[in-house]
Amino acid sequence: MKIVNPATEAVLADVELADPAEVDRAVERARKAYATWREVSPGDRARLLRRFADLVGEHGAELAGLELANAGHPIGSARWEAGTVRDVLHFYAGAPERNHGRQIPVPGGVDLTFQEPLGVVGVIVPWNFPMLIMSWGVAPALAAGNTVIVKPAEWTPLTALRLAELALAAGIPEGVLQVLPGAGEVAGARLVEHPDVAKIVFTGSTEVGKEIAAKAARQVKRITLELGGKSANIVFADSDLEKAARTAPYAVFDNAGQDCCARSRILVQSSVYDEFMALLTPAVLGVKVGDPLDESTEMGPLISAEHLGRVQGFVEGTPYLRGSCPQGKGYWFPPTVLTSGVTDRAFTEEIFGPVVSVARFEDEAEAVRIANDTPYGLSGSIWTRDVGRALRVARAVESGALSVNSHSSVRYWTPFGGFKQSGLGRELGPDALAAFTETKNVFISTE
Ligand code: TXE
Repeated sequence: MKIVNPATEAVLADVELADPAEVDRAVERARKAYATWREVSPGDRARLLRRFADLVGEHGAELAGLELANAGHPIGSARWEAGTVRDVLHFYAGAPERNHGRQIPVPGGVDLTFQEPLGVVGVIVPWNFPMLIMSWGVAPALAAGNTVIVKPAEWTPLTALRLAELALAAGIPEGVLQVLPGAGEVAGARLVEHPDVAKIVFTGSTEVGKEIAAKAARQVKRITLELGGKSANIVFADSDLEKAARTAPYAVFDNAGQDCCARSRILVQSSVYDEFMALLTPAVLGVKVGDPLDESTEMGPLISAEHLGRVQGFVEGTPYLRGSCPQGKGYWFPPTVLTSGVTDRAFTEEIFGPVVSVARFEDEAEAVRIANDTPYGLSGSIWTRDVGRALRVARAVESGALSVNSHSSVRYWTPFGGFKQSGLGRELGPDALAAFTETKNVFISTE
């Protein structure tokens, strides 16, 4: 398959897609590698992961360049992503030595728990943050003693392939981390169906996530799902309105809106609606869209022509506001603000592009009601100076990751995942290891 730079439409590489037989061979290799990897001492496993993290750090500029070319991320973002992949690997490199069990007091003997690895883990990655999302699955899975097969998204395999080479160069044994480019319905589906794959970590559309959950259920296969979102950015009248408006574009136009945490619905309290819109307008018009190589670029292109068409389909008629973007080659779409009603398609469906809908609310109860009126529940922001209200609303919004007076969603130290149809399970944070281990209980009689 031809891999294309979405900013220029230039062909970057021609990557072969795996067929089901190749997936089966990869699973066999991963199964064999598991027998030795799980026996590597915690200290040695930690050292290998640290070496991998260091190599990622040393190759940060190269990885950022690849992501920029393949996914269209602006250079500043791509650099941050490469650095975060390194940090995620370092964070979980410490985990093998902290993978403690418990000793539980019971009558008649000693009771011990062990956190055992699962076996072969399949990590199915989307195209929006290819190397970053790959690292969220790979780092804790390897730390816990599993072997991993990554299936990158069709359009964006390049950083994943390079990361697999760096893992080998770091001394991680062959077969422990494999990357298998392939079509979702072919290679991805085979990974999900393969009886020797113990767990699937999937990030992608809610539609495919449901299909994977149904298939996995037939084998009681473990799954972690990170799916779509339609997050609300709730702006109360008592907030720092200037800051809320200045940061709102970043919260949705970052990565051209191709972010599951995008705050794609802005809810503004009626009494400050006009003032907020007056502040939002220059902020949106000021978003710099263009060449990802330019250090000042804030937003790059969409991933593909197909996706561009899909995003375009959500904007009917003249929008409230439209920023600018390059013309000509590349899959460009301008930052766009809609003031459609709360039942319109653009307000209810995940667009996954630089399109934000703004609506008004009267009071706290109405804000929460609108925010929760969606099958999704991934993230969200709350802008207010009233700490009581901030906590009340944060507790009432049905979302996995909320931020107050900020748009931060993902920090690798803290758990990340969705309520409702935005996902199942949690990634990252100190507890992610639990998602890649099984608790075993052993009782030893002393009688
Ligand atoms: O996702 P898919 P697509 C949302 C977003 C976007 C829409 C479609 O709204 O516009 O989904 O994107 C693999 N069995 N998100 O079509 O198809 C596929 O190869 C196993 C939200 O790209 O879900 C890729 O590796 N695997 C999101 C991965 O799944 C299958 C990120 C995601 O692709 C498969 C991406 C199958 N049957 C899209 N079919 C987020 N939450 O961040 C596909 N795949």
